Amino acid sequence: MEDLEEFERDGDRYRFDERHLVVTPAKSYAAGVPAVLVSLRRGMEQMGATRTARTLLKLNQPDGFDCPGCAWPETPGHRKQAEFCENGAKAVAEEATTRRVGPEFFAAHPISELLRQTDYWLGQQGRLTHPMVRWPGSNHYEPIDWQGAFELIAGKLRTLPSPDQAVFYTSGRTSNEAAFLYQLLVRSYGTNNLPDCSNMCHESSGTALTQTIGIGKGSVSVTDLESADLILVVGQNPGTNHPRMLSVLEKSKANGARVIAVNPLPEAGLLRFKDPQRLHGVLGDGVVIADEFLQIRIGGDQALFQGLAKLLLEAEDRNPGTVLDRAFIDSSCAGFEEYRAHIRGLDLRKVVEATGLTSAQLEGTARALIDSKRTIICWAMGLTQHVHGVATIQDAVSLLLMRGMIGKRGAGVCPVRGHSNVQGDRTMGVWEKMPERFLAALDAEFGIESPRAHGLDAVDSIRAMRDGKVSVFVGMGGNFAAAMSDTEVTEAALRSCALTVQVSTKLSRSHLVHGRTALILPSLGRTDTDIQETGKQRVSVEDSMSMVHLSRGSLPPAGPQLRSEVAIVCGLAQVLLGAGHPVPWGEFMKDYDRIRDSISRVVPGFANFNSRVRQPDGFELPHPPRDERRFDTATGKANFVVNELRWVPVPPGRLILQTMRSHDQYNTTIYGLDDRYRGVKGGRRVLFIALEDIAALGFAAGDRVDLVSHWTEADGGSRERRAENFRLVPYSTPAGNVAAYYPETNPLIPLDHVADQSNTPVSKAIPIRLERRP
Ligand SMILES: Nc1nc2c(c(=O)[nH]1)N[C@H]1C(S)=C(S)[C@@H](COP(=O)(O)OP(=O)(O)OC[C@H]3O[C@@H](n4cnc5c(=O)[nH]c(N)nc54)[C@H](O)[C@@H]3O)O[C@H]1N2
Ligand SMILES: Nc1nc2c(c(=O)[nH]1)N[C@H]1C(S)=C(S)[C@@H](COP(=O)(O)OP(=O)(O)OC[C@H]3O[C@@H](n4cnc5c(=O)[nH]c(N)nc54)[C@H](O)[C@@H]3O)O[C@H]1N2
Ligand SMILES: [Mo]
Repeated sequence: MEDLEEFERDGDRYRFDERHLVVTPAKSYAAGVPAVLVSLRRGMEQMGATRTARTLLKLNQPDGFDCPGCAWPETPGHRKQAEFCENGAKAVAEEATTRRVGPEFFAAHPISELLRQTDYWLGQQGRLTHPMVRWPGSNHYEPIDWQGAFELIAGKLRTLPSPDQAVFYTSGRTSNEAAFLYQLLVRSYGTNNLPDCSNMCHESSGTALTQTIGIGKGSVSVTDLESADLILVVGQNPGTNHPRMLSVLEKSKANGARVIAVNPLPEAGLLRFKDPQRLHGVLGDGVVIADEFLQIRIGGDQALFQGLAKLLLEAEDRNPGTVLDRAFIDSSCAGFEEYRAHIRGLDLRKVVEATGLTSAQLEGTARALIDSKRTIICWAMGLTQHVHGVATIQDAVSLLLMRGMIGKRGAGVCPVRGHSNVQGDRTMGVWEKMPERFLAALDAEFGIESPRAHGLDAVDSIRAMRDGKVSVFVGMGGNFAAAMSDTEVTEAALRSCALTVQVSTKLSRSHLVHGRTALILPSLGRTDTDIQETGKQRVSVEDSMSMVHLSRGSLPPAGPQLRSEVAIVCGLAQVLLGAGHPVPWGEFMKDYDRIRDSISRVVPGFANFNSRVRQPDGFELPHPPRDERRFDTATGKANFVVNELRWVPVPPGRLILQTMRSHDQYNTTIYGLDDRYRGVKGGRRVLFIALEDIAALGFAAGDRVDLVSHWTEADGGSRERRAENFRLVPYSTPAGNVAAYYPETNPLIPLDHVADQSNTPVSKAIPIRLERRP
């Protein structure tokens, strides 16, 4: 406790360093007045008053643009005048900024100097305005015209011995139309190497759900959430990452739902929420969102789901016919007997050990499940980014299947997606292993022959570059260098490429960690007006709940040189594939309706795309389990999967680190240096750690440490990875479990530390030790 007193020496402020970091006790509620003020302030700083008002009023409106923030849906038919949140406003301000990065900027700043700047500084410089090239040996980017850029890329791609020596990355902001054309270009060229940000994100969800229910997408809508009576929010921090979800949860609660939060950290938005768009939110204490908070150990969720299943089976034994939905299991599921036998053999003491929860908490949660008629489980990165992420999600599904909680109102699975169109990009074919029926339809529509061999995902792309098997990287958005695990290995891999190409809106580290030749191609963003030969164009996106709708930007573009992603893809395709290519690239570029016509013939669920997407709220894609309890799996039924129980014990003298987002960032884009809800101001290099661990390891609060991870490589050798100079911040987290922000911690994650089956980097369970800094 001496530590704490030392630490609290300035009233309720923990002031480590007079000039920088200030830590105050974490907030127990999210949003409220500060949120409104922050959204307006960020807007004014980046774009001034008129542009702020004009832009924010168009956000998520039927005739406006889709928020470039998260993938949370709008409530159909009930849009508020301001249908956005603080963090959506920050995402917009970041894109709609009036600051510019043009040729003069690059002439003034050599690459070696830019490399020393933080991600925050880079992002603050403004929108990219010109295509730029970095020639071999040069320390500067210099202007190049579009035709020259396309010829450079096409020339390089044509000389590769095999198209499989190039990879084409996508981040989830790309529109449906651009994504569809991009994968068409890549497959026409001859490879399935289409890694995307999903590989690092919800891949485990897609894999688990496809095997269990036959479709890799969530099965619930906003209306379902509002009519559920029990909602589990597991491994997710909606107050920061999906703030508009809190308004929906508030409504669910008003309708009588119970919410159980499962998280190692007591995240502000889960505990209490003040809706800034409602009077009580601005004036009062807000509403309590989570009725129950289960402070689980990192990686303990599979044990939780299996333990709850066991308690359900025991309750069924005591009162047969009251817990299981036998009719549903018998008619629609496969594998229940094996699953039941496996769960019966589970030792509940292991569950207590793995989760760190009490038997009373487990029993209380089981009771809540048994009493519920309509249960939904929501989750995000706290489940997916684990070695056993796929198994964990399958066990969550089994828990729902036992009680028939899918394909009925108010019940189902809700993986909450990240990027605003990450789900749509997948639907459009951005995936390294699209199924045969998609490829066959694509070939039939265009008279091309798509390759069939599966391509490389994100982790395998880096491995291939490292091993000299890939030498061209093209990024459609995103910041691959900073977002990927194992920073040192990733950066060396990218630097070994002959050519790297980034289609971007803002400057990022990926422009500075480049191949021998490098290109930056500036593109329009969601907020920008997109004018082509036939006039103003709109694009479409798909949200986390399979609603497809239009988005139209309204701001003047950052400069005359910017091109839309569609135009960039078509321009490159024309040069690379030549005039005789069967795809009408020129027509597509002139009129995006033409692209949608093709999509309607290739992608299931998009019939009459152009007319249906023009309805005010767009349209909902089919989802067989939700719509008709049909399961398109290998067995033709919903599958119970037997998974051995795994969890993440803390090795002696070590800690388990999870890497997460602060309230002031969008992935690798850093908006500011504060994490308001967690009480951190003015710095990001902090380690949230339990007081008892600080003491047990012989440190004091506020100490500076290096984080060191150990890993035994495939060849048996062991290697240390290091992230330097973090300060210890006492925080409510289970003993042995610590947390810090990404991307600063990516150097600690070994490339081979990946989830089983989904190959997702394990960003939420990295064994580390602390080393005192001199
Ligand atoms: N403002 C803003 N919005 C965003 C983003 C952003 O960066 N900024 N990113 C977008 C993207 S791409 C995504 S994928 C989503 C991410 O949304 P989240 O998944 O909410 O993001 P993280 O910050 O990674 O938070 C993970 C949460 O899981 C918890 N957690 C960690 N390990 C475990 C565990 O083992 N078990 C359990 N039960 N919980 C655990 C953490 O404490 C944290 O609350 O947000 C999207 N929206
Ligand atoms: N340690 C750790 N690592 C992680 C995670 C974690 O939780 N922990 N999370 C993972 C997850 S969930 C994800 S999704 C990935 C994110 O990985 P990415 O999606 O690759 O990263 P972002 O930071 O979202 O990309 C931001 C860049 O995209 C560009 N951009 C923005 N808007 C547009 C646009 O409209 N068009 C184009 N062409 N470019 C645009 C800008 O130049 C900006 O610099 O990171 C993953 N990495
Ligand atoms: Mo994500």
